[in-house]
Amino acid sequence: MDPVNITDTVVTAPPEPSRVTLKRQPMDKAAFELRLADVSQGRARRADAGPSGRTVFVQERERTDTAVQQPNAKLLVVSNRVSSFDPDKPKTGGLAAALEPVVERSGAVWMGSSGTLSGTEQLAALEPHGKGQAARVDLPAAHYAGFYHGLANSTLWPAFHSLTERMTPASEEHYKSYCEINASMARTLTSLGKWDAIWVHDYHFLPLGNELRNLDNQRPIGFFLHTPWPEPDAIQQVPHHRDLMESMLAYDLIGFQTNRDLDNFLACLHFHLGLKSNSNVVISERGLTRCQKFPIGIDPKQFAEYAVESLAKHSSDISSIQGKLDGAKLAIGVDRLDYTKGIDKRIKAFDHLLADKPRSISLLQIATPSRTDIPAYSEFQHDIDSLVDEVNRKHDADDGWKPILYEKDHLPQAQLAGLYRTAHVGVVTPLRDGMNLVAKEFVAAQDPSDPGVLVLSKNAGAAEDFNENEALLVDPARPENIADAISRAAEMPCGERIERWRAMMDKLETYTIHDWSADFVRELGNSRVTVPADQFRHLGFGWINDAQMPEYETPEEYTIAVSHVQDTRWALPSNGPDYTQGGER
Ligand code: GDG
Repeated sequence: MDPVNITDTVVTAPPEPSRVTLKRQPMDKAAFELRLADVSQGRARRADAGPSGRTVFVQERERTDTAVQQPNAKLLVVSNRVSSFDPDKPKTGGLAAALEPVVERSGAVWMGSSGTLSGTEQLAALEPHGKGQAARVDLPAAHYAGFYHGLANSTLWPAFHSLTERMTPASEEHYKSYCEINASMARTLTSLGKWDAIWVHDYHFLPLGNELRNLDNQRPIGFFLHTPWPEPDAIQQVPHHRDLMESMLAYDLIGFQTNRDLDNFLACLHFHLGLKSNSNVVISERGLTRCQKFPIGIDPKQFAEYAVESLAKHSSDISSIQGKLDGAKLAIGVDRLDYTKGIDKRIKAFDHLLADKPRSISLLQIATPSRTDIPAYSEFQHDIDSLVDEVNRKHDADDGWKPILYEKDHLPQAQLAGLYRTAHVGVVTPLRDGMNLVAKEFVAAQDPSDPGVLVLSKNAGAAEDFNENEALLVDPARPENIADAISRAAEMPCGERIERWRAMMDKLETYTIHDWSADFVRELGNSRVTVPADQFRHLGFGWINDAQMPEYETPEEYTIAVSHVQDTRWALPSNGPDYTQGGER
């Protein structure tokens, strides 16, 4: 596609109406009744796996295309990097895996660093992706290293995973660079016009919401943390932890993967800032911040389809791995090569297991190199290489059989799904993890009549979704404990495997990645807005909050209906006008 000038492509926001001029306006009754009929035909469905555990009313149509479909809202999604949409290019990492389908199926614009550095921030051409678009920004070279290597990945990442011994001391310069990059990103976002809502992702951008408020962005801004949030003593080791936490209160909604993280965050606010919460709402000088759990999911249907297709193709990679087993069972581990993922302890677990039961099982470890320009990561990669060699030597690897089949190349997602299905045991043993999508992908890819067993770290967020009656939960720091669980998994009778698998699969199907994103954006809307989208579209002005809500001349029966419509307002029927492509407003 030809490069597009961003100023030509990005939708210019309609002029903000003066709130002083709001008048009482009657509703368009015909339009409203039409909408109401739509809603009453909708299917009520229980989303127990959802964050609130409440009944969510959704329409069948939304479920089949549930990504954040919001015809009259411009949603901006921000993360450090925007993944490549080229199917031939590697795309590893949970955040990319999660956001790509969301952007593809919604009208959202996904903005993040291009990976290229420049003197000042520069925005590249927009790239269309499904219904959404990607906007890549060249960030200021002077501050990127301090931001990315210094504070984000050498300080916040280990601290958030409670691995404080892995922290390298961040300097004042690093902190300053982190703040500068956040300010720079806020300027770029603001220069693109007004957004109806902004959804910021991950630890790179803790203070971005505050920077956006400083530039007078008054619309809803939400934040989702993909990593864990640690306990007060770990966060205390992060320089300027109080300032960072205080700045986060500029967000209207803060989402966490698990109750563990949510509780830790509230405990940190209490301990370090003296702020108390009430029903997970924190009141600060700026206003109100709601904190909530949004456990990230996957698209289980798609993974199951990929897995079936991949095996039907009799791919040479899968047959070659099966050929190397020499009668042994197959276990699989898939991770970014990151010290939080517990790959070393897992390999040691196989060492234990094979000493006990020689040649009984092989581990296919797919470990794509990650953050290789950070010394802790290149050292870790080196350590894993040596450990794999050592264990393979010790257990007499030969041309026919290897204890550890180590694959560093990036594999296409469909092939990965086929490998998950081929394996008897999925070994997911991070020392700590926000969620861990691999655990969920492994489950989704299984053969329902002969499923594999998931061995899961009790410190992965996924262990809050899958209990001990479903996965085999282990202590990731204890190789012997992991070895026992793998051994039990490999020998588990088919009936028990099916029972455990079915329970996990039901959960995955109940709360998918599309439910996750729709839920977050809906809740973000709720955190500031009380007027259903149907009405503000009709009224022709922007979002308003409770205090500014005009009084409608609404018959009583409509008042009841409004509460239902509000539940679905972020997912209006797709035949409405598409404001993402240019405004009706
Ligand atoms: C962060 C949080 C949270 C890996 N190798 C290949 C490949 N992958 C894909 C997997 C999976 C993703 O990368 C890894 O996701 P995880 O969730 O396991 O881990 P992080 O990258 O650390 O993700 C994590 C996540 O964000 C989402 O919120 O769960 O806790 O740390 O999707 O399949 N994909 C392909 N080839 C590979 O070789 N195609």
